[in-house]
Amino acid sequence: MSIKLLATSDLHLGRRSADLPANTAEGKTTYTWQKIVDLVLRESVDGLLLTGDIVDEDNKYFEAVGPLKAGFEKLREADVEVFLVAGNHDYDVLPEIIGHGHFPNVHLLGAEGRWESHRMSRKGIDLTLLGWSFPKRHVREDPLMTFAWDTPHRSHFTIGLLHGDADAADSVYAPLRLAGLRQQQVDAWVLGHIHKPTVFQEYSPLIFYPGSPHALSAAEPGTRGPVMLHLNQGKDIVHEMIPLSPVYYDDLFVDVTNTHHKSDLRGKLMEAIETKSRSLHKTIDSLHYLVFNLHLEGEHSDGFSVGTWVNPAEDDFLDDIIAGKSMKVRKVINRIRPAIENLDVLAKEPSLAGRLAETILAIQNGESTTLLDEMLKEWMMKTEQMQRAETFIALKSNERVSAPDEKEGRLQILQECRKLLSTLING
Ligand SMILES: [Mn+2]
Repeated sequence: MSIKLLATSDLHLGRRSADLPANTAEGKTTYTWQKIVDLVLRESVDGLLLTGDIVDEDNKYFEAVGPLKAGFEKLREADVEVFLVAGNHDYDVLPEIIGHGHFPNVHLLGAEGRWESHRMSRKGIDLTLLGWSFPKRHVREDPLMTFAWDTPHRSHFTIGLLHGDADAADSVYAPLRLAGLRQQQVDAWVLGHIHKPTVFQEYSPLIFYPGSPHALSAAEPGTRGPVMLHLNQGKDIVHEMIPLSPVYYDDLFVDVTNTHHKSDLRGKLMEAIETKSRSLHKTIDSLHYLVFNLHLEGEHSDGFSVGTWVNPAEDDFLDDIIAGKSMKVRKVINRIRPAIENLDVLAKEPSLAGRLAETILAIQNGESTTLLDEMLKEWMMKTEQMQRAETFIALKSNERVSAPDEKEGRLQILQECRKLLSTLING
């Protein structure tokens, strides 16, 4: 016997994803809320757990309230229970919506910052949900200070719902001590507030942030979605993220070495996107938009120009880039190293870079320059001094100390010049 619970947080209904075309339906977090409700119905989920910041702010009330209520209504018709706690963004709005909504299946736990429990039984499995809600925007105390719970039966599942800042003692958003969460007689803590999906520990108790199910900006990269909890008899909990976010932000890396034309770069970009999309597996079905920071790497004689070949502002979205997905490069990060192939030209410049280029060429061609001769003389002298030093002799006691070799000197100077020149050109 087992039951399924779907957990999510920080949906921020009323907000929309950054870097998308204006007014696109998939950019709104209400889109993902509807997908979550659909998933609950399709998968016959037994309960939905929402751990705060479901609604963005007071001023987004009217944008959020309609879709939220419509979802609650659908879940009521399917006899699905919803358990939620309020976070710092919806401490005010959530009680208002639920209080006026008349949804017998929706339970706001821990209103006004007082811990509250609710029991449910499904398919022979007993479960207690515990929760604490934000009573105001800022809370400086750990809500666990007022937590007291003794598990009623060994076979009985207990799940805690809580919004707050894990291991951030100075936070004004309910600082939660992880050590405190670990000590409690519960089977799982479902947390909210941090948008990055994070599992702190797997067992007794499972402690995790499901994270935001809808990526809102490039600051929220990677796969996003609600987390399915399978509660199996014998007190076993299995968790699994279900990718649902219609937007996917990530980094894309392209090596521009041997790229001579704009078309070469486009080819490489397409290849990188195809490789990325293949790696997304299950995520790809729910996706509509792929938004990338493009990192250009490798060596090129004119890295600056290559960087301008992909212009985020100009290109905007490429539709149907792979199986109906749209793609956009929001930002180009140019990390191209200068290929030192224009040394001849550079060597004629009266700059420091010019002198370094001239020295490199001289060494490569077995020639000499005044600067190189001076450096070699200096290197021979320093090496000799070092070899005569007491500490060096002690270290080398079992080896014959040979006189400094000019060939070795030229090689060391060559490496140093290349390093310096590269740093100089890269800035
Ligand atoms: Mn929050």
